Amino acid sequence: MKTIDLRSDTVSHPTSAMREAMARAVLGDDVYHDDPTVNQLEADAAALFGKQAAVFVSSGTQGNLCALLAHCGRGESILVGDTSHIFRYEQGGMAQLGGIVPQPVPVQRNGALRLDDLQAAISPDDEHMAKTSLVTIENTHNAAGGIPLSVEYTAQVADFARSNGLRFHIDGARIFNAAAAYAVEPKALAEGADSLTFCLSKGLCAPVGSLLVGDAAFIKRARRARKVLGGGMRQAGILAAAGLIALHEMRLRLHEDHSNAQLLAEGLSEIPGVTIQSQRTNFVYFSLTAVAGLSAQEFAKALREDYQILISPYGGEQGLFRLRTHYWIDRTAIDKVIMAVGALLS
Ligand code: TLP
Repeated sequence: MKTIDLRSDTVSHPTSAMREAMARAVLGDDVYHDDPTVNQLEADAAALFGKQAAVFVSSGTQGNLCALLAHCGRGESILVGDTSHIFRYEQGGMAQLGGIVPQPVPVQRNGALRLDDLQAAISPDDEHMAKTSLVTIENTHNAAGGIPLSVEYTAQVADFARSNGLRFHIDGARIFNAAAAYAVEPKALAEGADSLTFCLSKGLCAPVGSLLVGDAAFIKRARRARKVLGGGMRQAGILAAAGLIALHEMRLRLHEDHSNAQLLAEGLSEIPGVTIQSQRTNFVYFSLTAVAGLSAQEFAKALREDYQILISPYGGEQGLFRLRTHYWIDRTAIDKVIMAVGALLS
């Protein structure tokens, strides 16, 4: 039986086209800027987002940290969502390694930061306080349930940043899911932002890698930051070759993952004991009511052991589960999951 892994889209493996491209990739030493495949990926990424330059990094976490280190000096403060990946799940790297002070702002149920809250969180011009220098948003918003933020909202944050003399960074780990959800070009979701990180290794199936885009001077500083973080890679074209397929082909099919997530939520919603909490882009959250008679851990264990279906219990024993669709989850897998959950709860 084939494992159906819905724990995250990060579990997606490279496609056979990617593996072939990796085998054929023309390579060089990227620390010397000599790897033609990396150079191509960086140029294409910059163009896709309407920015001057890009740098290939090992992960979303490294891309975000390079951005913050390149934008901010020690003792500066940034406005960041209180449930954002940068604030909650990156070990406070900005503070640990950059002396940058996070100023958390509440993330709303729609994944956005209210402009009033942002305004109120800017430090006054006071020598007691860390100077606010940057605002960041996350699109799609992971902890809010894969919610995509619109072009209009992004433009409002860009205006806010400009009028307050702040720089603006987007954690766009899943920006192409947002672009697919709104049927817009990626560059529209980066307009007015000084920088954006996006990942190749989530729904886009590349084995490793993210890109950070911005203007040429910023990317030069970000490359320095990448080097001191140990992220100067050598024949990285072998990874960039898969990245090019992610960027040009795989991003164009993400709407299929969104439809599959919708089908999954619809099917699960008909099973007594299951309550769908939310379904946006490729994310599905559901909970089990008391009727189900199984704890969250028992339920996940039974799915794993009896059906080889992997899901993430989320929020401890409260019975909330997070599922994410991706390239390797097709319609047949969706049907199997619905059938297995129905059988376990019958
Ligand atoms: N998120 C992972 C986990 O770390 C939670 C996941 O499974 O979703 N920004 C956002 C919005 C992310 O969701 C992630 C990864 C990152 C940044 C970091 O990317 P990586 O894992 O490449 O460092």
